[in-house]
Amino acid sequence: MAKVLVTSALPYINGIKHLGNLIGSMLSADVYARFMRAIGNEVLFICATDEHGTPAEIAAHEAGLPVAEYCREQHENQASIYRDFALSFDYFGRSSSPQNHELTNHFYHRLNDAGFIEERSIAQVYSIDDGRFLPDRYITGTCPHCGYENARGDQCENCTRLLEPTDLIDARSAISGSRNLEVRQTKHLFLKLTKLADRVEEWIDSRKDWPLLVSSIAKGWLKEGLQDRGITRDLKWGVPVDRPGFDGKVFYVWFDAPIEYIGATKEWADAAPPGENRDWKRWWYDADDVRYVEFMAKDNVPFHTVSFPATILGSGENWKLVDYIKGFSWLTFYGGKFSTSQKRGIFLDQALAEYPSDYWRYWLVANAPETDDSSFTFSGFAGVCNKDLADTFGNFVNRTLRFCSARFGDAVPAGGAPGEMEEELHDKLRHALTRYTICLEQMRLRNAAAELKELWTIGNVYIDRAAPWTHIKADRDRAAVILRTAINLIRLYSIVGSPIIPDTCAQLREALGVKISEAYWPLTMAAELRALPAGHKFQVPPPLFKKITPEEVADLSARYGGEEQAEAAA
Ligand code: B3M
Ligand code: ZN
Repeated sequence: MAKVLVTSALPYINGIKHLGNLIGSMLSADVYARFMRAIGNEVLFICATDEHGTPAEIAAHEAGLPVAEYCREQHENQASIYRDFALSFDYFGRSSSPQNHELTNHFYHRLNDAGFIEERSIAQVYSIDDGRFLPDRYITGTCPHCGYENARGDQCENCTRLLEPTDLIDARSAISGSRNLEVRQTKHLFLKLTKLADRVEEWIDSRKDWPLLVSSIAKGWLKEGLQDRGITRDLKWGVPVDRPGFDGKVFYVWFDAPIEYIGATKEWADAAPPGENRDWKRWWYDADDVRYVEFMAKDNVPFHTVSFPATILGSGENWKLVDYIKGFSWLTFYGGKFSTSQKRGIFLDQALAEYPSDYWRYWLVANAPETDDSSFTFSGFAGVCNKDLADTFGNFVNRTLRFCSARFGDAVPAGGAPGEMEEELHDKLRHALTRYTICLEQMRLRNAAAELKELWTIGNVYIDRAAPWTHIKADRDRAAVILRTAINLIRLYSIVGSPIIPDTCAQLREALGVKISEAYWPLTMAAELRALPAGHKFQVPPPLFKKITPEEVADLSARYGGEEQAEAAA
């Protein structure tokens, strides 16, 4: 049994996230964490809300709430949505926690003592019309590297390069649009990435197994040459800087946010019920026996391959560095961006109001933007759910259990012995399960969903060919063998589908009256197909999935701004 630490990029506190955010970090991490638990590892799965920075301040202001209160509400909101999506976090923390305040200052002091922090008086953009310093991301302008016109002052989301606001061409305030900006002097702390570059590079070079999407971003960024980065801001909301003369300043959100992976682990330990001992530090400190895997969208990669590792390496302490990063491209909505302000796209609360979470989970995993962007459309969503979930999986389960119930009663039928067809089935399943297991292990989500579907297809082909309904009169034993096999196959599905569609699988296990430990993964197919003996009682569940009709698709795309025609023409 290995220790596996899994973190998902921390969703920003402001606003409900959309489907792209879900698959780009939290859901994919959940699939992996569930699978890792199933194969018997000790897993700690950590996430949290990322609560600092100007967006939180501005959103709270717009909501007419004090920031702390706004964040508390939003955190609860997000937490409840993630529970409904069956995300199996061991802890869902908050970057504004006292634990994170303490750890963030700890890292700052270590870096400072080691000579990696420098105080500089810098020129910062002050917006005269807004009456405040403008944080980086509240200045927009043209990217000096690629010419993208809406680059933010901290990062160009088009070419992913990190920027300083003063790099932007034709800068303006993102709050008011005002170009009436001036540069004023203000004191800030800088992390000397120039001094840490060699160590960071050496470490990145040692990570030979990273996926191309991730290593190419990391290396591209190194090639640019690392610049010292400002790690404090003139804001009220955030982690106050423990340094004389820095009253009224806080750490930059990207300095404290990754530290919250550790902070949330400490929150988890501090929240232990009486009698339970949770040791947060063994996951993070001197933790060579822990395998640490991070999930994130590609724009987060530089922070996790360079800035955060630099913080850790520069501390001179033996904190855990990430072992493997799974990065994602973008999920688009009809080829365009999900946008809250333009009411384009479907957000997580809306999604859950339309269909149960497993529909979304399955579609998202099957269409994960792993190597390229992928596009969400309601017709595509309906097509996949109807074909894979309703016609293939749901239909197999229902016709098997209903037919058995009608002809043999609500128990696994007795009689007969498995024959050639069952042997063939067994072999096909064994191979498909091996392929599926490897995909999950390697976090190849799309392929994993395809192999899961293949497992369902194998069941359907079997029952079609074996056709128990043709034997029921002349050879009742043969019909019994087929149904017994098929019901055991349903049990198998209720186990192996769990990482991707956990609610449906739990519902199935309930109907079959089987209890399976979270730490169970089928190994020997022969035993699996005999697990439920003759006489074992079951209940016929209602149809597992309902089909999404063309009328529903039209209605959904009208309500959520999907452009079916544009899509068809493209
Ligand atoms: N809050 C989320 C994002 O960029 C950002 C991740 C922080 S991970 C430490 O989508
Ligand atoms: Zn750019």
